[in-house]
Amino acid sequence: MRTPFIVGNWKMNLTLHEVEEFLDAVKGNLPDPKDVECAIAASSIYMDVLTRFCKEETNLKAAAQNCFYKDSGAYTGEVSPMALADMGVNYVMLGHSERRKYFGETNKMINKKVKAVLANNMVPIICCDETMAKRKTYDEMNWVVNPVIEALKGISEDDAKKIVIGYEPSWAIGTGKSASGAEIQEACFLIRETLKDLYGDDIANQIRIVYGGSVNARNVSEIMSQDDVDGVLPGKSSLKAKEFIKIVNYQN
Ligand code: G2H
Repeated sequence: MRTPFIVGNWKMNLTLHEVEEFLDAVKGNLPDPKDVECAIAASSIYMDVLTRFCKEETNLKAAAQNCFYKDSGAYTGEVSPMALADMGVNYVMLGHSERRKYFGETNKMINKKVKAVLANNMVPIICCDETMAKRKTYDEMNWVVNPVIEALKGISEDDAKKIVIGYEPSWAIGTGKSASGAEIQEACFLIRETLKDLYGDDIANQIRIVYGGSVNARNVSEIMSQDDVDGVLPGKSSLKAKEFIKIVNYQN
């Protein structure tokens, strides 16, 4: 059984005061982690505030939006996975389409980061981008499958079980128009088949696949009802506590 997983991706938004207000508002309003596991992916400057909050409010997990693949050293401006783990961060998003688009992240780089995150006992959320042009070609290797294969190179079966895969079509990100339930299921099914090829059915069926791209309180139930979808990654709609609370309580 895969526990549903909902991660709000704040991206580069909110002030410290707004972060504090948000956390205050969600306190006591999050589902039991046995029913739905909830996390917030905050920018690293808010990680201290977030991890302190998560230690009290155990229904919320802390996620980072990125990290470097080395634990320490002369890498000005980068975020250490070791430091994130030390602060109590549970998850690290890797290879979000905005990282690939604006910061030139490649599958090779993401693979190194996956290894660094796992080595620090955190869980990577590996995001696979997809453009409409790629989808239209129906070239499966380039569509959503290739980034998964590349990101998982050299990852053991034991580690593979823990990871989360994020399916995020670029054409649905921040547009206000989510992919349809059927489109999401089609891609997530393909991702799960790829995981089966790599690790076998038993392990592939334990790996959670989440969808991101204009998720909100109105479309979350339909998306979550798809067979191979185990969670969602709302961006814009996770910025307001009221809507985030509605999204994570989609079962009620
Ligand atoms: C996709 C998503 C967050 P939004 O990037 O992961 O953002 O919900 O704003 O499309």
